[in-house]
Amino acid sequence: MNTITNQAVASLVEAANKELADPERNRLVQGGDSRPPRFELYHAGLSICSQKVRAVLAEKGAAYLSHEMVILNSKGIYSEGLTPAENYRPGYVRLRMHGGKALNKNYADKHTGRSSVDSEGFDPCVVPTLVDHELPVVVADSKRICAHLDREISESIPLMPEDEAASRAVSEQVAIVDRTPHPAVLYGFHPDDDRRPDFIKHVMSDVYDLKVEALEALIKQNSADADLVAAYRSKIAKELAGKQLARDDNVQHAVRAEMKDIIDNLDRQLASTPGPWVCGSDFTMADVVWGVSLYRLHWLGLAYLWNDLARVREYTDRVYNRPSIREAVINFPSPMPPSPHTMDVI
Ligand SMILES: N[C@@H](CCC(=O)N[C@@H](CS)C(=O)NCC(=O)O)C(=O)O
Repeated sequence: MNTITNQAVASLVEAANKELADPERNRLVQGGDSRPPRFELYHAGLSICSQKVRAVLAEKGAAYLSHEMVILNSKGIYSEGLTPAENYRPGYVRLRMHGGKALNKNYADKHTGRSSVDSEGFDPCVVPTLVDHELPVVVADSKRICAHLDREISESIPLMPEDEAASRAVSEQVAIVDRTPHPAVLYGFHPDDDRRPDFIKHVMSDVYDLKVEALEALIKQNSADADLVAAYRSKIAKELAGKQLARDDNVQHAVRAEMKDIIDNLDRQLASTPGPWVCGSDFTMADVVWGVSLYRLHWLGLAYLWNDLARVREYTDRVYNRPSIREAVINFPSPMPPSPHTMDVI
């Protein structure tokens, strides 16, 4: 990396961090000494993509500078008017756009109920984003961040097996979870079986309208920055498409059926290996992402999908008790708000 790249990353980070001042939410995690850590992570407590990355950091025992962001736009909570989500702030979006260049993907401007970069394109206005100061590089997208951390923190036990066939099997499971329509079940109003906790239903009732209002205001305030405006415009297009899906009964039925298939396939995968983990005897990246994914479904009231599948039930017990999943997801200091569905897990 040349000096110009080093300076570019450093000044993008500095500009992003100026917008994030709360000492409670911008702090060192796991660091034993006072040196600035190698990694800086922009994330959110409730975001499953962030949970995957935090779980990998916990597995690796790595120190990082944590920027825990407010990713909901709000009215009347922090101020009388609209407070845009921190992940929409210009400094953060510019930092993320820099990282996004390496992905070589168009901006996502449609919605299929998923958030995989591989199938949907790149969203410049979301978390998580990682800065690795040693290289230096900005990595956007949880799948890539997790792989990056696993590769770079070489002194810890690898989460991707060295053996080629084993590594392919793990990557396959990671891709399945990455493509799972998690946003569709979090944001979506199922017409006759909406089991989400009440506060989620409440938040989701105007979530898309607030997103669009905040993004439009940011376009006005930053009209001179064409790149930023393009990023905000694609985000508006994507969120308007999301709004349609959230209230579409056919889509909601189809997503629920797809979730059932995904869990049935997990059961078959568990049956195909001696266990105890999803790809065999070793805990791998596949278990990190499955742990996060299953806990989210559980929290949303969808654990009934594995009521009749003893193997999946036993696997959830194992993976929920993995210290990294406890620490980064279930007991994370700004926890997912309590859900009646996970009282037995906590
Ligand atoms: N493919 C991306 C998806 C990131 C993503 O969609 N993040 C969500 C939280 S899990 C987010 O920041 N949403 C806020 C918003 O859309 O305004 C990844 O895995 O990192």
